[in-house]
Amino acid sequence: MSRLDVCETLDGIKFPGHLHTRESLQLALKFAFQDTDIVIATYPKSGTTWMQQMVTLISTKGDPHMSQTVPNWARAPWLEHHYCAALVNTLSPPRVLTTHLPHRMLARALQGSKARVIYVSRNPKDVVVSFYHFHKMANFLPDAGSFQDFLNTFLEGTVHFGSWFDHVKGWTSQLGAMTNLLHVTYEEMSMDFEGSLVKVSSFLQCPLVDEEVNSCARHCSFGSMRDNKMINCSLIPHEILDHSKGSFMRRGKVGDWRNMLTEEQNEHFDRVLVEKMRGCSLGFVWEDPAQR
Ligand code: PPS
Repeated sequence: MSRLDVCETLDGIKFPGHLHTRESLQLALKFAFQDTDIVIATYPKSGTTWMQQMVTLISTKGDPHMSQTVPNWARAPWLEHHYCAALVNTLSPPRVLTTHLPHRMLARALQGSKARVIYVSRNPKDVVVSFYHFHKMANFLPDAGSFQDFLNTFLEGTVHFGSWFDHVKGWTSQLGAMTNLLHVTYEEMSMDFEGSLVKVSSFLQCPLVDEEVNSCARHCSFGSMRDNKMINCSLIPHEILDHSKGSFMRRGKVGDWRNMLTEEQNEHFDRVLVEKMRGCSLGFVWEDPAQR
């Protein structure tokens, strides 16, 4: 059986087997963070690659060379992926690491560490639409079926990578407790990119001058990232990601869910959201008036 057909399960959450092995997941749980590490934590489709690009460009003061010559998975590896162990020691500090794991799985490894964590979230209606389209291309994910089927699985929290609700609640519940945790949303990156850039660069204690801000903004734009082979997934072989079925850099909009969810699906979504996010004070931005 090819690893593309394998699914690794950890603590009730399914992970694609071509990138995750039992060993690599166990290693991630025990990962030895260094105090200088920068960790980008996200639920899939929430702006992971965008934040990887932002952090790379902050660290190079806007110089695009690294972001145009080193693939994102090599400069900011996912710590739960099987190749991470070999790669991580070749990175010079500050190391940038990425993870889709929920907070509860990394809580022990992060405890006592001064590693800085940037949690990026996105409104869940845009996440489910983006994830659905990605399932159509990604041969390492199960057949998504109809959008209605996929939506049901997403709302139940049984999709690969687990429940969006638990992921977001888990990480954001740490905002008071972890002083080294920053929460950034896809929507604020979209609606006020420079504001988010200043927020992230201050958090990383790496302030930028105007010229560097402009260069970061240019190389983090949707168009620039869509055309950058180191980010747009075009280097990933066809058997793994079927590029005839869509693009990784698909729409890049806030509120694209309106083109997909029916009124009935939207009402159902809102009911589930209220139920599952009870007790959580997070608000969501569902659309960008400027993109209407
Ligand atoms: S993954 O597979 O989890 O790493 O995916 P992730 O990078 O988290 O999310 C992919 C979505 O982010 C969009 N994206 C952007 N939007 C706006 N501007 C920029 N620069 C940008 N970079 C990535 C990408 O298009 C995916 O969203 P959708 O809605 O599918 O277009």
